[in-house]
Amino acid sequence: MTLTLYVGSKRYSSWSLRPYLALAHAGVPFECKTILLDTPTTRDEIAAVNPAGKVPVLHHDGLVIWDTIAICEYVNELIPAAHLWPADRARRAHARSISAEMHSGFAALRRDMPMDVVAHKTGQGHTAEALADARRVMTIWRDALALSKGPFLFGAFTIADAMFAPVTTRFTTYGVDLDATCRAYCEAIAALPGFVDWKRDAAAEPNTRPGT
Ligand SMILES: N[C@@H](CCC(=O)N[C@@H](CS)C(=O)NCC(=O)O)C(=O)O
Repeated sequence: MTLTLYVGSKRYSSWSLRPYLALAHAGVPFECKTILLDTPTTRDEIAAVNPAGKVPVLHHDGLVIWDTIAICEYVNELIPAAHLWPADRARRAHARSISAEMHSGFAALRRDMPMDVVAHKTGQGHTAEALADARRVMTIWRDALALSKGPFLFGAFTIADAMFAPVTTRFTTYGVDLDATCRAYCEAIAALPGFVDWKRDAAAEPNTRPGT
């Protein structure tokens, strides 16, 4: 089986990080091809692999799957042994709810604290709206971690952790105040082998957003 995940710049593409972590955790061999964002050829390069014009997109033996949640769900079906959703139905419903909330929400956090896994921008982007989003995220994490006891939201790593991983990097980059529970969670994500690889590759990419 040939799996190719096309991602945007690893430094900036928060959507791309999510299915990358799900695939890395599933332990299946896959090729990851990066399309640098914000270059004169970005649009054409993405259009050549995804008619929807966005990354991430997964190619699997001629099948094209796009949009973060659809890709993560596909990986879960392809490799059920990876247990990418919690086994318990109620926990699974909770995991899907918070994943969907992440996918459709937190616009201010995304706008004011855009992902940049390489940068240190402590104190920047701390608008009232972004901080309100951050408080809601931390409530989600604390509620899940209180039940699961960690280290991930539902104990073992799931798609819900993939969905929130870019927020952990934003909190680190922008120096958002964290309690001990949320800090430990961010550290657990940062230590994932898939994330360590992603960050190493991001640091080696050209900076296509100078001045930001
Ligand atoms: N809803 C999509 C959003 C994907 C998205 O916005 N991707 C950005 C990169 S993070 C992109 O493709 N930007 C390039 C462009 O819009 O030209 C998903 O969940 O995958």
